[in-house]
Amino acid sequence: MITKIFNANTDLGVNKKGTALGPKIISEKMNLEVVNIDYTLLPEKDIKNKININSINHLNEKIYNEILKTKDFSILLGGDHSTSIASALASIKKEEKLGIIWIDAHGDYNDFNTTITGNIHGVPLATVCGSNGEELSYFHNGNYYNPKNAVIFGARDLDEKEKEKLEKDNVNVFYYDDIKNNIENSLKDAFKLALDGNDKIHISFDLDSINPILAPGVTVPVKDGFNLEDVEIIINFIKDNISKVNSFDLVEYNPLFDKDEKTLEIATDILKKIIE
Ligand SMILES: [Mn+2]
Repeated sequence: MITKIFNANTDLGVNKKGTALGPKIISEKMNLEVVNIDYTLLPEKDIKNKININSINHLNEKIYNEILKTKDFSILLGGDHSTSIASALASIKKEEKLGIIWIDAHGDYNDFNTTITGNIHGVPLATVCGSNGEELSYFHNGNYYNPKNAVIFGARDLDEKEKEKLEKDNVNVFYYDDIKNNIENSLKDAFKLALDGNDKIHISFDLDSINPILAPGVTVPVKDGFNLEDVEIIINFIKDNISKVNSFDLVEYNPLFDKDEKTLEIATDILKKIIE
């Protein structure tokens, strides 16, 4: 498959350092040719629910414009999950009829009113579904994802107000506990929902969807989660249905919290499979 890989070297969307180092470690280990995109720190107003917003917007605008330049299958290597605002919106700009599957322990569906931490990696899915205003997407002149075609796959830790938002917007939430014994059929359902009325899907894979005992190298670990067999099923399913997939993110690898390169190994296995 002809792919183009974008390294989003950033941890601006989260309150702990580390994910900015992740993409290069993955791509260098695999000897991949990539487009490196680095952030610039801009002056910020002290807005508690919008931490680093100016710098994040500046970076996301760069990522968005870089991805728009390619016709190849684009892969975003994060970086914290705020970078998926840029990749997901660039994808729907190129391919208008697009659903989205968000493989994540978290919902990432807060907005500036509901966020508890103020970290922007907690709002990207709401943002690309048009449910967090346009302050984080001013550079995007196109459709937003229909929340009815958005699926959160493997959720284990949603905030109360976030849950209310998800229900109100009719986002499809597949909780880890409900799907753990039936991953493949659940994926079929997820694809069906995301593809309903659409041609293709953007997939955003957050490494914290995996059990942190197996993949400790993430910034916000949550107990339980996918095991290695589950990950294999998920990636094989994606690969088998790659003609329906428009673009792919692999985000939140934090080498500072990794142990014996366990998470790095999983991340490189996932990426190898997707690009082969
Ligand atoms: Mn996430």
